[in-house]
Amino acid sequence: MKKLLILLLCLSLPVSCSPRQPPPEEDPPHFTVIGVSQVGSESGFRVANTESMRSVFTEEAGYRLLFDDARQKQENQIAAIRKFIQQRADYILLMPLCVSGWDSVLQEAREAGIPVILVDRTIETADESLYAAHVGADFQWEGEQAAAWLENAFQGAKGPVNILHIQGTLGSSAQLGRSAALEQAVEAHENWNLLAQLDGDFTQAKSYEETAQWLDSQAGPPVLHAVYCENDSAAFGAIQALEERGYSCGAEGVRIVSFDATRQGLTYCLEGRISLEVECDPMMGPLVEEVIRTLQSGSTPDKHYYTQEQLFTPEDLSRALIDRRPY
Ligand code: GYE
Repeated sequence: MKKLLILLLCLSLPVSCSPRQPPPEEDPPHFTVIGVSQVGSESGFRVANTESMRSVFTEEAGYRLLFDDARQKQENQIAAIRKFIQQRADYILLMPLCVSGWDSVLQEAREAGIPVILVDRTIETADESLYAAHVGADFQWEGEQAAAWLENAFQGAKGPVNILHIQGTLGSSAQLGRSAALEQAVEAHENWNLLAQLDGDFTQAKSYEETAQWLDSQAGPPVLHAVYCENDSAAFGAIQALEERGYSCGAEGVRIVSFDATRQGLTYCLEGRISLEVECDPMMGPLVEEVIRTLQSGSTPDKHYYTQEQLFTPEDLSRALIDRRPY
C-alpha cells in the first residue's frame, strides 16, 4: 500500500521524481535586430540594393532582419518604422521615398533609443540629429557628370539641342539631385532646349507610357537630340516608345543618357542604344554594416558616406565586364 502511494505521488509530480534532469538550457543567441524599410522594388537598382542588405545582415553573421517593402508609398514606410519600434529593433535602415515628412516618426525612433541610418537616398530636415548617418550616392554629382558629357557631345552643335527629360520619383533626393544638375546645365547653354519633363517614377512602365503619350501628342514627330533618363528603367521605357515610333537611339540618332549602370543598362550601352551610363552602386550592405559597427563600439560615425562611381560609354564595355558585375 505504501509503495502504491509513493508511485501515485511520483506520477502526479513527474518532474521532482524523475531520475533524469533535463539538459541545462543554452543561452539564446544574441541577434542584432535590423529593421529595413525599403522603398519598393521598382528597378534593377532597387532589387540589387535589397539583395545587398539581405546578404550582409544574415543570422549566421548575428543579425535578425525585419524587412518591409513599402511599395513606393511613404505612409507604408512610416507604418513600418512604427512596427520596428514596437518590435524593439536595435537599428532601423530607411531608404526614404522622398525628402520631406519624416520628422515625427524619426523623433519616435529617437525616443525609443533606436538609431536610424538613411540608405541610398537622403532626407531634408531641420534636425540632422534625427538620423545617425547616411550611406548613398551624391546625386547632384552624378547629374553633373551626365551634363558634362552632354556638353562635350554637343559642343560643336550649330542649332538647338533638344532634350527630353524623364524624371525619377518626384520629391526623392535622387530625382532632385539629378534634375537640378540638368536644369542648371540647360540654364547655362543658350541653345539647349528642354522640350518636356515627364514623370517616369523610376519605372519602365511609367516611363514608356509618359514618353509614348508625349510623342503622340506632338503635332508631328519632334526633333530629339537627347533623352536624359534618371535611371535605367526609365531609359528602357523611353527607348521602347522611341524605337516603336521609328527613332533610332545611339550615336547616329537620339543620345540616351541613363543612371545606375545595371547589367541590362550596360548591355543597352554595349549595343550603342544608351550612349552614357552614370553608375549608381546599390551594393551598400557592407558600408552600412561598418556604420552599425561604429555605433556599436560607442563611436560617432560620419554623417555621410558616399559610394564610389564611374561612367561608361560603349567603348568602355565588353560582355565579360558586364557579366562580372554584381547587379
Ligand atoms: O537610381 C533608381 C531607383 O534612389 C538611386 O532609385 C536610387 C534610385 C535609382 O529606383 O533605379
